[in-house]
Amino acid sequence: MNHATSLRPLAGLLLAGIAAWSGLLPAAAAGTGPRGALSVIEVDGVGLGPIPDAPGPACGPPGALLDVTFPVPPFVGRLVDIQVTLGFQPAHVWAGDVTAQLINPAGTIHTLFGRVAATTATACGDGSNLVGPYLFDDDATPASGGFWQAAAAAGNQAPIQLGAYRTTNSGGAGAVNPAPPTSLRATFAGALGTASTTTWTLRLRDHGLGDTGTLAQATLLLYVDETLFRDGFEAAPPP
Ligand SMILES: [Ca+2]
Ligand SMILES: [Ca+2]
Repeated sequence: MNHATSLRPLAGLLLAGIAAWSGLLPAAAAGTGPRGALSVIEVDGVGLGPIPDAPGPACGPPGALLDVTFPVPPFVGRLVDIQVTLGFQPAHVWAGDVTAQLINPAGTIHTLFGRVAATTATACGDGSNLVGPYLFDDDATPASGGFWQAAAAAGNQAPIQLGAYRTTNSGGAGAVNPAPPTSLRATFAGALGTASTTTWTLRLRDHGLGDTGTLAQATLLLYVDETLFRDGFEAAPPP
C-alpha cells in the first residue's frame, strides 16, 4: 500500500490500530511536526512466531534467529523516515533476553533495542516483560525518557509501557545504562526507490535461557519523498 498522507497523523492512526489489537490505548502518540506531504509504504512482517530460546547456561550467547521479512513494493522517490512497530503475544517475560534489529535490502543493520539493562557480556539484564505495541520512531519523546528507563520503571512482573520510543543499541559488555538513543534516519534515510520488490528484515534473538515469548505483530513504515521525481525528473537528487 502506498498512498499520500502527512506523516504524524498516520503514525497516530497506526498506533490507534495496534492499540486496538492489544486492547489498550497508547499513553502518547508519536512525535510532533508534520514534514510536509510524504507517501508512506506500510508493510506487515511475514514469519511472525516464537523467538527461539537461548542455549544457556549463562546469559549472552544467543539462540537461533527469528527473521521476519517485509516485502517492500517498488517505489519512486527518496526514503526520508523509517518506523517499526512490534507487539508480543504471549509476552516475552524477560525483556533483557531479547535483541531486535532492522536490516535493509543492502544488509545495513540498525538495532531497535537489545539486552535491555545488561552492561556486561554475561548479564541477563532487565526482567520486565515485552508486550507492546511499541513504535520505534526517531521523533518519539517517551515520558520515561527511553526504552531502558521504561523497563526499569516497570519491574520484573510488568510490561514495558506501550507507546513510542527511540531506538537504542544492544546491551552487553561496555554498555551504559540507560542506553542513549540512536537514529533510524541516520542509518537508513536517503536511499532511493527501486523498480522491483526488495526485502527488509527484522531479526530477533534471545540471549538468556528460560524465559520466552512470541512476536505477534510487526509493521515497517517507510516514508518517501516523491517530489523530486515528479514531472519526469529522473536523476538522483543532490545529497
Ligand atoms: Ca518478567
Ligand atoms: Ca530466553
